[in-house]
Amino acid sequence: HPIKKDSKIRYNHRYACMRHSPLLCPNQGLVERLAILRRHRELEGLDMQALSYERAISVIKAFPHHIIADNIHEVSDLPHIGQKIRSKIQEFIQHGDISECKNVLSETRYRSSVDFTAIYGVGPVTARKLYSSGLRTINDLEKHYEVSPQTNDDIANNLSQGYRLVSSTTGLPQLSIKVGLALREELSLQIPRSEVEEIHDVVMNELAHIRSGCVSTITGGYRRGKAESNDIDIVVSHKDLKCGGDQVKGLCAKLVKRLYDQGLVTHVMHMSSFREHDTLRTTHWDSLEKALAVFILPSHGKEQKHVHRRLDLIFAAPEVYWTAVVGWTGSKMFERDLRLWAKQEKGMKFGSSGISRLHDSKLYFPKSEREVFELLDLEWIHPTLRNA
Ligand code: DCP
Ligand code: MG
Repeated sequence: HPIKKDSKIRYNHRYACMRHSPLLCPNQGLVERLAILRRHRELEGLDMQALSYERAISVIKAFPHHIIADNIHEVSDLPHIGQKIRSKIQEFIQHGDISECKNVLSETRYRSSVDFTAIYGVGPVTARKLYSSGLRTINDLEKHYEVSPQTNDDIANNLSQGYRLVSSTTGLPQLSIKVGLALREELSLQIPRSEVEEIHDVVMNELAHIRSGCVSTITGGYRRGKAESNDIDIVVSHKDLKCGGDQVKGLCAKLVKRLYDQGLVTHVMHMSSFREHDTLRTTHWDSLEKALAVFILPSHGKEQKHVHRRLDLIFAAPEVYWTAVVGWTGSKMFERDLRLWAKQEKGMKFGSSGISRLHDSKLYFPKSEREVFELLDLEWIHPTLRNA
């Protein structure tokens, strides 16, 4: 994807949505080391520091040359590279490693937190709570959760949703910490592209039994070209542009129920409904339904044994379909800067469920992905170059 002559896209742009970010960059080793420090800050709850690292990493991902002593001054001039991170980069160039990484990797607290947050449903805050209550290993967690789920007051109170196996709102089994623990090995396995496609086909085939004329795009890391994904993200809508969302409304719950009845969906982590937060609004703002679920393809004998996979289904009214596709293609940093760019540079609000103008809340309904970029006065960036 060569950059056009008159293009404003450049690797040292302040916004990730104005840079080309390939899946792999010439400084992958450095990126991976810095990612350990970012993760450490995140797990410690140092969110601003974690964000600084994330921004720096993202800028390095777009830098097209191998960083060596001769061009380090160029790196120092890049946006979002402050004094602290510059010295880490310098250390990496001189010694091929960053000493703090070694220290962090040997910390029990870091290692436990990494293990705990690998369980679906456990974020940094929960991981810290588990750690402060004396738990250190997955084995500790397994014992803890199996032994006395009802009686251990502190954790049971703090993490009460972790024990609720059936959701009161959906009536379907919810993914709890306990389930996350039980499925952790399967859910930690990466999903090859072929299986992502197979799951998408199965899901859309089931959806066709409920409603004809639906359209869909597999988004997330798959769309950015990743060979393997952690989950499957599918944005669904309807081809009837004039239906005002009527063809889509309520579909999410219906589909999840059907998939559950077929044994294809085994757990539902979260299900949100149409205009959940603003029922009084008549606009299409926030008109997304979504389900975060666990899916498994039927196994045929021993030779074709499938495992549980994380599946995110997002339903958008036709007017906001392409907005949702852009919003769910990622990467997270690309999305973050899309929102920031829209707000700070263009006086617009960008979100997966809608684009509006800040001063008068006028809504925009782009009819293609390219139109989303045009509306935000951005140059087109191919999904495989959005790995910021
Ligand atoms: N996203 C979002 N808001 C959310 C969740 C996700 O805008 N609440 C966007 C940014 C992500 C994309 O959707 O890039 C998909 O999220 P994932 O967590 O599935 O991440 P990826 O698909 O990029 O990678 P992978 O699933 O392989 O880990
Ligand atoms: Mg994903």
